[in-house]
Amino acid sequence: MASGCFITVEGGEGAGKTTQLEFMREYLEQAGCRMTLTREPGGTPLGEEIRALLLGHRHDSMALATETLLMFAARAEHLARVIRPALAAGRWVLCDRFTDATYAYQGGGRGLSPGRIAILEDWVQGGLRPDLTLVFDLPVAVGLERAGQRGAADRFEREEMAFFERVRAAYLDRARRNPDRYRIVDADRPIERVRAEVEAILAAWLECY
Ligand code: Z5A
Repeated sequence: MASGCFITVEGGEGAGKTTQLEFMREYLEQAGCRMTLTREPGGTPLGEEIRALLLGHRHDSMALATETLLMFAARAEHLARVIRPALAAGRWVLCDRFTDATYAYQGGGRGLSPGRIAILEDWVQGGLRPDLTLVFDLPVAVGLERAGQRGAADRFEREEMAFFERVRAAYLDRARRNPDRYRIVDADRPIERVRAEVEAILAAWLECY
């Protein structure tokens, strides 16, 4: 059976990932790809329960190791139940955040060493990495302003500006080190202009895939 393609979408708060993911799904479906759209943390019943623990406020002072291990526990379930089966069936998996978010938030934001994260990544994922990752980049203040219009802040959204600046820097650093896999999208533009750039990236990707 043909193996599918694994695309992840990353970025800070309010970057427009969810908005653009729907457009991406539509575009790729029209190109003939069978799509699985999913998200992290979450994507499975157990993963969504873990998500509620991670984003809710019942455990505000969770230890960093606990937070990181919960991200990878949800990811292990997600890989076993959704991502690997979909890829094995030749489907294209479009995932709203994945392990780059762990490097950006737990690593860049909270200071966990990338080496620790890499150990968990190798254990949980084996050799599996996304084929393509779009990083939606925009000034932190713009993203927080957009996200703020959505209602109550989750456990991450209550962090201070400096945290989100470190998250942004970590994403950009990872993306610039590996231009083969990452595409940085300027998300500080109107939705339709961002969409046009994303579709151009996907068109180029489809051409050489
Ligand atoms: N996390 C982690 O720490 N470690 C990990 O390993 C993983 C995750 C996997 C999950 O949140 C949290 O978990 C996340 C990191 C952490 N931190 N937080 N919070 P999430 O991914 O579910 O939610 P989010 O990152 O907060 O997403 P978001 O704020 O919903 O952002 P978004 O999906 O990128 O944006 P959106 O919903 O498409 O748009 C937000 C608003 O802006 C909405 O009203 C849109 O209509 C509007 N919008 C969108 N695009 C535009 C443009 N271009 N112009 C103007 N307005 C726009």
